[in-house]
Amino acid sequence: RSYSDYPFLKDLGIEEKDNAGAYFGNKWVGNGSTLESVSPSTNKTIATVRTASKEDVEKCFEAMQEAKLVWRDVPAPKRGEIVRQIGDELRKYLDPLGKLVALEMGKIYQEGVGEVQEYIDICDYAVGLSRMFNGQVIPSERKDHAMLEMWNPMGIVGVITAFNFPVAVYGWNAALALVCGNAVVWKGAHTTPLTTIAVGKIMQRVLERNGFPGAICSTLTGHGDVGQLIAQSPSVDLVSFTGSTAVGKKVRSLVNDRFGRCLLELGGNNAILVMKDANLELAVRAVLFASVGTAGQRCTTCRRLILDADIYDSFTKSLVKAYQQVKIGDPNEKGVLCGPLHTKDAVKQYQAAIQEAKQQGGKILFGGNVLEMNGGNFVEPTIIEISSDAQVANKETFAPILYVFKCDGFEHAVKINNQVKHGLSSSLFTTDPQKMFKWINQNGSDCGIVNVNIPTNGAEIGGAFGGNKETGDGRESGSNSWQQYMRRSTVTINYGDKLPLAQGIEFI
Ligand code: UN1
Repeated sequence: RSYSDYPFLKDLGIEEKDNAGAYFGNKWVGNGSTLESVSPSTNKTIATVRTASKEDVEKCFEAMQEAKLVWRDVPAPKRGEIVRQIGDELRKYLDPLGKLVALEMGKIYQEGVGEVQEYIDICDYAVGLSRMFNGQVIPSERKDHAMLEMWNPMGIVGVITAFNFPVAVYGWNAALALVCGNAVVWKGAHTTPLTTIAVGKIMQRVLERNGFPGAICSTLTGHGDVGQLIAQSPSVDLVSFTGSTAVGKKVRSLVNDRFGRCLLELGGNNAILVMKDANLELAVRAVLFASVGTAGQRCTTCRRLILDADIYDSFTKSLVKAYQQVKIGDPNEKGVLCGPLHTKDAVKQYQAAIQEAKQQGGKILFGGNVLEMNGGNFVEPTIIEISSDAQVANKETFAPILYVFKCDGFEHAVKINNQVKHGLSSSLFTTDPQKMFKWINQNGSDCGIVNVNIPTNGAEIGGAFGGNKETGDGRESGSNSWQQYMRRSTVTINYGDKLPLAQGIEFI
């Protein structure tokens, strides 16, 4: 299949001979090497895409230095109006963007549309926020003094996103960074360049229609070297990185070296804990979505299932039944619930983890096989019974593999939940209020996302999203996450004609 077989690419403004490696105002250029956009469902090339060269990136940063001055001078609610228009523009392209995400990333159409919706939702949120990121007035200990807190833009925010959420994660960052008065430069994953270009074009169109420099939202396609330029550049005040813990570590050290600010959203080894008093039917459905949704490739995917010993047999039985219902196939086909893994390499990692699990005493309760379908990266969602201490279960494998353990009551389950290196998401299934409150207090889950009776994944945009420990400690999206995209000034104004010093010091 070629370009003309995907009419939605044209709808999204992607031309067959599109030289779109970098956009930083007026036109798209691409002077770097090429990369292939490959469909995970077939391993066939959809398009060849130019990347941004080092010079392109440098020119981009230059253009942004000017653009940021224009943007930060626009009153915040007016910036909100532009973000509102971005949300509206995305609404128009919900369907073709959902299809493109399904084609290029491999998640099912429903979920592709879902993540575009997530971007739209955060636009709405940011529009409101643009009138609400209030500072505060603080009582001063000195007579005739006023103390206040001001929030000003950082300048330029760099966003480096992963393949698994090629739209939404950029959206969380861009919508907030923009209303906060920053210019944004985005590099999407090298395996989802068409999605990056399509979303970049939507942003560009809105800015230019309103007479703003397009470089306010610059877009780059490329490999890790482009990401590294963003991490290293003193022009970029905040680097928001989503991806693996290993790469996140490098990004943090590059950004630290130049005293930049870093926001990391790395992996997770998330667990669902099911107590014997839980609504078990609800729990089975939640585990299914949390473990099989997005073919196990969300950072919030449930990878560990901790079951009360009393319900172990009946619960695993029901879960296996639920897994049997899951249709695997083309993510753009109706009724399919599980698409392919994103790359061939991910299939290898899936196989290696299963092998390792077997060596560590694991017993496969469901799945475990690679599927030969249309040359794509299809695998069976898999359930493995194993010891909670098995090494393989204590690391993150980005595939639909669910490790199941038996536990001896609530405290034991919490201990297992907290024993891994990551700390992103977790969920307890119970109807007992005592357990619920113990779960969310100081002795409960150590994750950034602590749920009760819902899946580990599928968080709403209104809360802060992120996790602790090796998840990187960043918080994106709702709550006060916007503060990370701004610099805070503590301002003290003396409106009297005396000079009292704080702490009662007498100096002159
Ligand atoms: C990610 O996997 O990087 O909570 C983000 C969720 C989505 C976002 C996931 N709202 O699953």
